[in-house]
Amino acid sequence: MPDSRTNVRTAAQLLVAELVAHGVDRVFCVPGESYLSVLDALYDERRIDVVTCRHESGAGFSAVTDAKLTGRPGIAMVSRGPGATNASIAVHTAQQDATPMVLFVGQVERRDRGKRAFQEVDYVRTFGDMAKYVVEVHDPARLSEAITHAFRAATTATPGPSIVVLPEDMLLEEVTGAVQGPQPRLVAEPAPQSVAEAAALLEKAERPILIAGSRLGSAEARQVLHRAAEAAGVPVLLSFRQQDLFENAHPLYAGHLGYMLPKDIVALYQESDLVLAVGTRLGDVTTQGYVFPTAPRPKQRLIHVYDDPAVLGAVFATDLAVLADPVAFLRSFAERKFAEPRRFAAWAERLHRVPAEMARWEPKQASDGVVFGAVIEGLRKRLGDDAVFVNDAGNFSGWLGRYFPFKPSHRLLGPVSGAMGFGVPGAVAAARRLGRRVITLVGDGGFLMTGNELATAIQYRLPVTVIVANNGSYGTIRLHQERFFPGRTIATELKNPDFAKLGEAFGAKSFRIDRNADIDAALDGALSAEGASLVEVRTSLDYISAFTTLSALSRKA
Ligand SMILES: Cc1ncc(C[n+]2csc(CCOP(=O)(O)OP(=O)(O)O)c2C)c(N)n1
Repeated sequence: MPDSRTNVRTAAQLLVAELVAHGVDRVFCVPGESYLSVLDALYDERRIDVVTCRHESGAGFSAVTDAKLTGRPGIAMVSRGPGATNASIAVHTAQQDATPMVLFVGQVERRDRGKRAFQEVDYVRTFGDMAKYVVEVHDPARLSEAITHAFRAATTATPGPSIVVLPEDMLLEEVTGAVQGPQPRLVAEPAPQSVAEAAALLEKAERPILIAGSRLGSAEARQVLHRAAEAAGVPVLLSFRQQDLFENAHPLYAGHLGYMLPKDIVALYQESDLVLAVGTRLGDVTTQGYVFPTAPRPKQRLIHVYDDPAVLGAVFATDLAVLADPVAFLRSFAERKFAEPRRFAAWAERLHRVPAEMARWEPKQASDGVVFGAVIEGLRKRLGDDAVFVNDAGNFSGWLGRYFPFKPSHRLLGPVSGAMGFGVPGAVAAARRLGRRVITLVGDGGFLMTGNELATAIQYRLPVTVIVANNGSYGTIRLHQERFFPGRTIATELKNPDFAKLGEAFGAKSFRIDRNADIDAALDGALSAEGASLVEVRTSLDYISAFTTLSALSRKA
């Protein structure tokens, strides 16, 4: 404990005091000898919940998910060298997902730096391309400054990861300084002129589209998006993996810019004459490989609203770049009086047919297992308007995206980075934060990457339901193989353990769906289980995605 009379404490104790001052209430970690003193300082700090994970990628993914839910930086603590490199997948995800995260990493003693000492890594070089800010603290008197800067970098402009590196011996030194705490969060209000210009461009348009991105994830932002869309009568497309931002049944819903949309759908979107992109960086997947809008010069007029000068105008020639907080922009935009918001109704109706037709579920039978859409249909019937999903990455997730009618009261959390292994640790974090059931969909491939965090769910008694779509394959890659190298399957076949038995071994109430008739009982059992539960679904490999089958592909070939 710090000495309360003299304010003398170790740097490790100061670090924990700074975390409290920055509003941190939870850290995800795998312990390591390099930061023992920080763990010891956490022993006395009851305001911070320490969640012990089974792999640093799990701790990192949990921190990223926590941040997606709170809007504050997710915190992970990992050991030097192997711990840090294990966590790197989450650092990359935080960067790709524009999610604030602060990763604390142990380091060798200062006198050994540069000697390739045991587990030494130069993190500035290693994480330089992925993180927004990497700092190695050698002078404990500057620790507070480094932490404040790390939080500021993680939350300013495009949110992302910061790394604070902590040499073991530095953490043990005594310091006397007071806690510095956070800087005020910067919110760039839009200039009234920009909002007026955006509205004027919209008034001139015939076929506008609003593309809403991940920065509109908060509950307030979803309401503001709804208000703005209705006020202007503008159809809404959602950026990659953000299907829960806008009511999918709303007549202004135009669809989700998911992975590689069919050409005719992209062609329809290309008929637009104005794109109003708000809170999205207009990344590779969302823009269908920089095709909609087309880089560098879009066909349509482009208004881009984002609060990072590094994003605006960097890839796309932009007619109106609005350097502003996306939510603040939409708030002002929604308050404007638009002359004829019904003017775009016929255009909106054409667009809305895309997701509406796509989402129409017709039961399908396969001879080699369950068509995963039937399980999604089972979930749709059972889950309420407040369901929380955490997706792993893989083709199985396409069934949820296609057939589940999302509302803004739902949560769909998944890695925009496409990182496999996100699902189970993400669900752990979401259940810990929300205190209620969280459903995670994972493939057999992804589950064996980080499914070990099911042990964390059990340890912390978290109501996580893991649904493993087991098609005995790295299905997504198999699909690409069939498209580009037909009939030459290599490296994608998987021989799996019995996942239901594995779930039981972890202590999760487990079920198996071999055929459609098993769906009701398995889902009822899993969703009403006391704590963690697992459902293994033996899925059809032929129905390899929600959009095509292997047999259709081989006919084409
Ligand atoms: C960490 C990581 N490794 C590799 C990949 C490349 N990859 C994308 S999807 C996929 C296969 C996913 O298989 P599975 O989890 O079984 O789901 P499925 O596609 O079969 O539904 C792979 C290997 C990735 N995205 N992330």
